[in-house]
Amino acid sequence: MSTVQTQIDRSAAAIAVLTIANPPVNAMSMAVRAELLAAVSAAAADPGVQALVLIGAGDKFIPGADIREFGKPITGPSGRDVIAAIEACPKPVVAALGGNALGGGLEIALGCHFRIATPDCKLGLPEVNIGLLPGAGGTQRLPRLVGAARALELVTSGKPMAAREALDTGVVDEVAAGPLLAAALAFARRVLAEGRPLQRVSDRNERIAGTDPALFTAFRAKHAKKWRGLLAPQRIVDCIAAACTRPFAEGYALELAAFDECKASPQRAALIHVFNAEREAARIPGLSADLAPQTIHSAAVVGAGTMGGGIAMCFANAGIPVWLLETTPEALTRGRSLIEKNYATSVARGSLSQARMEQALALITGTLDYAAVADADIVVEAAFEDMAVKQDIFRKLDAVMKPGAVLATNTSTLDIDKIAGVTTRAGQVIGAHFFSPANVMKLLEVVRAAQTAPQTIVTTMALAKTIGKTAVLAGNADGFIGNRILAVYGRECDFLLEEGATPWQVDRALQGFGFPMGLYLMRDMAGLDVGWRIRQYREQFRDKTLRYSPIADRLCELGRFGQKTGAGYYQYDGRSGSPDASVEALIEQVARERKIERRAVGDEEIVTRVLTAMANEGLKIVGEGIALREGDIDTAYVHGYGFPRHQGGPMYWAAQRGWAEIHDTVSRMHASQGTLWAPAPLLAERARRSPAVVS
Ligand code: 3H9
Repeated sequence: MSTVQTQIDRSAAAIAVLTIANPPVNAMSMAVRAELLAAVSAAAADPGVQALVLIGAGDKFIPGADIREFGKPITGPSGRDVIAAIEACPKPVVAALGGNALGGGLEIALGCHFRIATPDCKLGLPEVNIGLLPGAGGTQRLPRLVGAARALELVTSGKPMAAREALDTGVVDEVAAGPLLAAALAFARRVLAEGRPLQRVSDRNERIAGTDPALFTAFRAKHAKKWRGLLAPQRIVDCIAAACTRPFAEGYALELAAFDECKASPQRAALIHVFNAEREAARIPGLSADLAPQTIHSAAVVGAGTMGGGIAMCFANAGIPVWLLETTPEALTRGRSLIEKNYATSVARGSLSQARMEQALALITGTLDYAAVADADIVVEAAFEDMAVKQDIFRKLDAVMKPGAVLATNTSTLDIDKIAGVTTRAGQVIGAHFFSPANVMKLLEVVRAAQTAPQTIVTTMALAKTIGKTAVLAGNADGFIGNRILAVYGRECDFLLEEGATPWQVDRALQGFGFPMGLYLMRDMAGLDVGWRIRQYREQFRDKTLRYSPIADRLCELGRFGQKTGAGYYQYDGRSGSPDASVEALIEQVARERKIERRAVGDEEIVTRVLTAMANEGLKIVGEGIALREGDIDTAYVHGYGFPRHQGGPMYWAAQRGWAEIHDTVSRMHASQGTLWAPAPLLAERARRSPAVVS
């Protein structure tokens, strides 16, 4: 089936309308490129055609090259060939932009002589998110319209701009007042009637002339920490610098070389793996495709603590009115001021407008009365992590909530079946495990309990998308997906301390791998007392035959709870931690007590051991059906635990390393360390299959 249709509109002038239709999102596949080039060439050569309009089916413009084709042999014309034909066309070519005009799609539009967009169109170059840079002139043409400074921000962040900004900066010539095609045709007719000269962005130098090269050095320095180990952002700066300092042809050639370098890099493959895994995570096998999610018009949150407040903000940010239910007026006031403080910080930082803050705050209403929330479509309980407390809340909710409402618990440790068990509607009870800070962290672990109805699952998964979260479905078992692997991650780091590493060495090694923060800095920031309390409670259930590191407990016994007490694993001056000899002495003491001979531990050993243990645990989780697939674990880790996105997640890392090697390491560790390293039942079989090479 053809992906590009040409129709001639003959009202007043003969205008060829080229419609690109490539479901689901009109991505620029090889077929689209070939057919678009043919259609542009035909219209250019047709003496009966005076102008061209390029538009996407359903008014949705191209959101970039077809990601599914990366790694496959490329045939036919490139995006550059299509753009060259458009730019050289002697007749006006107008891009009619709606939906997402992104990546190669925006590059096609920038190759057109004129652009018109719908008011809600998003325009951007998001290639950096998948380890690439714009490869069809985006780094050369965009600065010519918006200037070097804004282009640097847009292309290295990958964030789109709104149509309004695009109009103000001249990226589009007009924002459509009515239906897009009609507006684009009217625009093209005006261009013809006025005899307006064709505008070729590649010829325009006024915005980039005289750019101070110091801008690029300063921009790199500003982002040095964030870009540590990343290839694409650095190359994007190279390309934009070239656009501003060299002739178009030279910059254009440099961009292609840089694009090819990024395309060949393992980072690109890992980032596309995560992109695909995120979308796969939304698909739940076994559920009927006809099952439509319930629309969530209103929500309620029980508990106005840090977590509850953050969850309420998620709803409000998405425009959903939300009740905040508490037990005392004081708790409500405290919760409300915490929310106001969080919003005010965003306004002060410039990431939120005062008007948006006021809109969001107006959507949050406090109440002390269960009856008030009865009509909410979903209620998320975010109370103290205590079974009796939660069961009491669910009894009360069961008594008042309207039939069909989703009853979600934000528990991170408790058995959801036991919570559902106190209600008369276990089918509507589900886990919605947010990560702290809930208004910032992208992950939502949706936890399916024994009786959770499919309808409740699809509704909660869809809601996650509405409130800007990436959802992963987990089974109802201790730690769900994320915290169960985190326990193994922490355990191996602690054992490595006993065996010879230091907290700062472990952190350095993990940060070297790409984690934004090492485990011990993270623990110190979160506070060590919370985990200590949980461990004290769980002590009665702990299998005393298994190795256990008491280092964290010992620190807590000394009152070292992390940043908030000025000392934890590190010694703190404000928020900056420095190594502490007394902690090293404490670790040595623990090693002596356990008769562990400390030795030199290398950074590479730390990373490999920790990730191998995580991957083995991940495979157990998949085998037990707690996670649906390996990609879900990667998605959870990238969005909830700071796993470096460009490393693809723990399961992807293992697949790249080769499951055979993981199997060898796990078997060796099992022989020397015992049960804690028992191989996942799926591991031997996974190792036999050839390692998955994802491109
Ligand atoms: C590029 O352009 C390089 C050039 O510079 C090179 C020179 C030419 N291709 O996200 P959704 C699928 S690199 C193929 O749930 P939304 C997606 O997998 C590209 N498929 O929808 C999913 O499939 P499924 C630069 C794509 O409405 C379905 O569409 N561009 C592509 O929330 C729905 O996706 C980008 O990086 C694609 N490009 O968001 C943009 N995009 O249903 C990447 C999506 O089977 N895409 N699909 O799971 C996005 O940011 C979002 O998908 C988008 C829609 C905003 C477009």
